[in-house]
Amino acid sequence: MGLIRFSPLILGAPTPLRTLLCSFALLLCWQPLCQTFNLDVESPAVYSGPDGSYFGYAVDFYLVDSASVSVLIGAPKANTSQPNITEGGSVFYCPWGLGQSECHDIEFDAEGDRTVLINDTDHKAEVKSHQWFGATVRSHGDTILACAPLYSWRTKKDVPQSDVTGTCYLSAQNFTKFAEYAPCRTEVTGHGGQGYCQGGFSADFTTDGKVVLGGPGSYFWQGQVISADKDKIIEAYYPGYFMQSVVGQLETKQTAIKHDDNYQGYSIAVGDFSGDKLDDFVAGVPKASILRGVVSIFNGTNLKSMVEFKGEQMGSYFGYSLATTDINSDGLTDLLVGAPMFMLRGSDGRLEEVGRVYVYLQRGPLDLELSEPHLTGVDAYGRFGNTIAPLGDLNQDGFNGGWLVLVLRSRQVGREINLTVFRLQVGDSVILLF
Ligand SMILES: *[C@@H]1O[C@H](CO)[C@@H](O)[C@H](O)[C@H]1NC(C)=O
Ligand SMILES: *[C@@H]1O[C@H](CO)[C@@H](O)[C@H](O)[C@H]1NC(C)=O
Ligand SMILES: *[C@@H]1O[C@H](CO)[C@@H](O)[C@H](O)[C@H]1NC(C)=O
Ligand SMILES: *[C@@H]1O[C@H](CO)[C@@H](O)[C@H](O)[C@H]1NC(C)=O
Ligand SMILES: *[C@@H]1O[C@H](CO)[C@@H](O)[C@H](O)[C@H]1NC(C)=O
Ligand SMILES: *[C@@H]1O[C@H](CO)[C@@H](O)[C@H](O)[C@H]1NC(C)=O
Ligand SMILES: [Ca+2]
Ligand SMILES: [Ca+2]
Repeated sequence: MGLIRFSPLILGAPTPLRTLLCSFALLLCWQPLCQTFNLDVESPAVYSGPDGSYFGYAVDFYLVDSASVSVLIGAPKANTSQPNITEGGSVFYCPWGLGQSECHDIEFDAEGDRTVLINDTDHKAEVKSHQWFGATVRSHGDTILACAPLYSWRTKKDVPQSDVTGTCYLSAQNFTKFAEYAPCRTEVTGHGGQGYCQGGFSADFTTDGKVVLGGPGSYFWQGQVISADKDKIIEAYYPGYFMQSVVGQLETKQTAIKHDDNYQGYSIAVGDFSGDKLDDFVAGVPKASILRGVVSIFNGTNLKSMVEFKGEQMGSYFGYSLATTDINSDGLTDLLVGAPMFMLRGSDGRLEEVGRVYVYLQRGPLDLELSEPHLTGVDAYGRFGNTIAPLGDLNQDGFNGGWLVLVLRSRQVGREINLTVFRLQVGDSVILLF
């Protein structure tokens, strides 16, 4: 059993926000849908975590069966019970229902820093302190993926290096099986290899249970996308081994030097864009194309790039955030791309980061049409499009044919988040931008 009871701390002063994430919640409705939902803002469920732990930095639902919905909340700066680790980060499991506000710490990894034996001497093999475990959290059925993009390890070299490879853990079969997955912890170390990969900086699951990771720091920060089936990861896992090879793992390779510093894999999403009903991978490459940013769609079967979109404005961080969802209910997955640093001139002529979101409607296989007008933020320096989360398809008994959707408002990241229940008509789709 990997759960540890977490007792809520006494309320303290809210921790300052990480400015880039989750400052204000804005609801964006897509055309005719605005009038159809009703939002129960009066009685949100409130969960709290340890002070200063960035509780709420990452959030996902956990749907083991249709009867129990719960919420997974990452707290990447939380202290854990791991010996001699400072602020290793945690993920909390919060059952959702009336009167429920207790969260439990999921014990993905109880160990402190492991050691390796070199020349009959134990050497510290890794650094888990400040690794930001829980900065990325995703679920797929009874499986949870959580990553620590700032995890580093010593490498196998005689002169130890501290390579920020990142690492991820899977909890499978509803907290009964755990496995580590660190695909960037390889022989290809250092800046030129996967030593600065930060694997798990972004991640998603495909419908059929493949883990897709972004590692924006590989190969002089060209970045890369890595994917493997969750069952194969669990099969390959052998405790105590730092490197594992996972059957069927796919990864993008190093390319020409002109792609250095592009950060491929800064964001990740999945969806079928080729018409074969198999999910493809979408990766944000926000510094590509002379800083205009690029979003690439890779064939989910062989990782070949199929389509690329370029950003509109230099420095806008096009591809900082991504979401895939069927916006217009035509059965084809559509794509949303955030460019939170997109600038417009304010009334005094000064450039302000208002942020912009681009919507690509899928018309057919590999045919995506940029829909206009673009969705542009209205607040000066508001960085609209910083996070995009499609809501929907959370169909729960007790609501007469309706859809149950959660909205997250995270005004006080680090302390508590409020969850609010939506009720929507069947077939509605709402996009939450904050
Ligand atoms: C974690 O523990 C360290 C050392 O005890 C402390 O300095 C730090 O403030 C704690 N961090 C959090 C987020 O609780
Ligand atoms: C924690 O660190 C201290 C000081 O370095 C060391 O003596 C102790 O053995 C460590 N504990 C564990 C469980 O590794
Ligand atoms: C281990 O021993 C070999 C042979 O003496 C030496 O070359 C190497 O540097 C040693 N490695 C470490 C980490 O001390
Ligand atoms: C999953 O695990 C949780 C926590 O242990 C438990 O409450 C729940 O009943 C389990 N669900 C299933 C379907 O086994
Ligand atoms: C995707 O890759 C598979 C396997 O190589 C191939 O059969 C398929 O044609 C590719 N699809 C596209 C649209 O390139
Ligand atoms: C959460 O909701 C409660 C009750 O409506 C409210 O008092 C509190 O300020 C809210 N907290 C946040 C972080 O929005
Ligand atoms: Ca496909
Ligand atoms: Ca569509």
